[in-house]
Amino acid sequence: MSPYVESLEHKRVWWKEATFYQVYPASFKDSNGDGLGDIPGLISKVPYIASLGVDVVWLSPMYDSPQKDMGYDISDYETVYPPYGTVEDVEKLVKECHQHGLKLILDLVVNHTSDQHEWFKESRSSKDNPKRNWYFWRPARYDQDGNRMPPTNYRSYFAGGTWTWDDNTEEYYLHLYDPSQPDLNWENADCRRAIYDSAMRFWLDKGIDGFRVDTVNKYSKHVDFPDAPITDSNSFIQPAAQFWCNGPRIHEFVKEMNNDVLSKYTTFDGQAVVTVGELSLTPEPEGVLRYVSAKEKELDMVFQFDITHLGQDNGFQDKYDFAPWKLPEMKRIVEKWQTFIEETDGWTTVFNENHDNGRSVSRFASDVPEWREQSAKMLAIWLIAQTGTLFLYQGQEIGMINAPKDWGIEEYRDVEAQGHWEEAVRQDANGTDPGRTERILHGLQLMARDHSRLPFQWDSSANGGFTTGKPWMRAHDLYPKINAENQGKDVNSVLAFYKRLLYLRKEHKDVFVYGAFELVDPENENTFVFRKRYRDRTAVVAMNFTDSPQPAFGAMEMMLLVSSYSKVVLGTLQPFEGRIYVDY
Ligand code: TEU
Repeated sequence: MSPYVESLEHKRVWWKEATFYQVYPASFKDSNGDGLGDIPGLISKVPYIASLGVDVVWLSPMYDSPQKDMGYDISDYETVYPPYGTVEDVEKLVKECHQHGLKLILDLVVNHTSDQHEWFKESRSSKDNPKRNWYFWRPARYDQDGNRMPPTNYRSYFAGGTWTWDDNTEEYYLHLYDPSQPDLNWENADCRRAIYDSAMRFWLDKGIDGFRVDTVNKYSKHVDFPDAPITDSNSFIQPAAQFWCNGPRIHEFVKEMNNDVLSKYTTFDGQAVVTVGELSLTPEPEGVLRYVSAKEKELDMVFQFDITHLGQDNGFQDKYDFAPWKLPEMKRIVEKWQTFIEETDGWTTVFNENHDNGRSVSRFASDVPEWREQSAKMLAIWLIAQTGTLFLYQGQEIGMINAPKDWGIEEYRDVEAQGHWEEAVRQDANGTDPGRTERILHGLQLMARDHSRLPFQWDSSANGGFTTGKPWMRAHDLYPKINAENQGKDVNSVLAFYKRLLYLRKEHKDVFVYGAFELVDPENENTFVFRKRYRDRTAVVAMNFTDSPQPAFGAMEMMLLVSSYSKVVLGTLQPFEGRIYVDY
């Protein structure tokens, strides 16, 4: 063990100790029977959220949108998608949250807009429109046979290219995601100012407490747009993140956004507003630290995605071609992102679910009937004992699991799942990748973004009490068994366990939120054991990631603070059991 140095302790700030709870508006609570969640529905559940013991609500996009990418394609930052409600409803939500002692952050999606945004409509209208350069327009190239070719060979996120031809002005525009999501050109200062006013100040002025910042590291691109080297021989389009991610001006842009806008605002209780950035494709701690080091004044914290990429190969073009993993790999990831902030002024986040991933019980433990509850509780222990700011996703607190495996591909509604599925069907049919459809279906059953978007399971009435109408996504077959109402009445439920753990996390925050992390027995493929230390206090967290009993870590001389089983067996960790010991 390395010596503990007090002068290197992390500075205490409210958002470091807070637990965030992500709400996906389409799937949380429908108040009017149209099958889609809405803001009044969410308002009616604010007391439920507050009762969990969380501190901040992060609301995924509720802005007006054609919903090609579930609201991450915004057509107007200053209005709300009508089926979700109105701006006044969001103002009511802000008030309701604050009255319950909760803060509210919104999703800031400003790498791109929808192609239905007025800015893009103007930009595409003519080459000399003043907003032409608010997006990236480039002329075509032509191959030897005179065929029109896009300006580069880049692969986009949803299994297509990044350039779409526009007949009107006969140029291509850039989109890292769906063709309906053109990328904004942050090089243009007028465009940046418009973003700050419309997407940020408009809502900060209404009293929100910060933002989750979508795709924050893609605002700056290499705008000379060189072709990417050919690494995928099956395809014209090639991974090219080095040309559009963490580009040359990115830190300048993020600093400006902080300095010009965010630093001017405070939360409802007079503290600094908070930001958490979505930082994909940044594998090195030094790269991440540049965004979250307090002295840089960029972002408070970010999501680094190694943990959700477990099983996803490189997390990009082959993300649904499942790559089996072993526990030591997970341990190394956790260790890396727990320890990278030690002896720095940066901060980290703790999460294993969001709206872009399969459910953690199904992915990281076991969702079979006999183990799913134990798995959910063990993963809760795994989360609450880690250093950093904790993020939970709606339904995680009741142990919601992936859609059943016998659901057909037609139940997968997400643009990304569809893109990868269609690509697999093509590559299977034309012989470039035989057997791909079967592999991708398996990957989607485990990791598709759709799983987390199933309706919240409130009770055992029709559609899990989510809606009285026809839900936009089918409700899980198991809602009569897995739901918040049942669990609210059961002291041994996953829900009750989460509440207890969130309380313990606060009570022991020195060790859990701020402590130094140390892996024990890194190569063990069955149990995951780590130590947390703060000054003279130590906690040991021991978890069995298998469905058979395992020898317990020898921490018996310490006090058992909590186990995910109501009866512990001395010397043995029961299947999917998690325990925390403390020595103080
Ligand atoms: O995701 C950004 C993103 O690039 C990925 O990290 C994400 O995991 C996604 O699954 C693409 O593979 C954000 C949002 O979280 C996501 O829902 C949106 O689709 C995306 O931005 C585009 O706005």
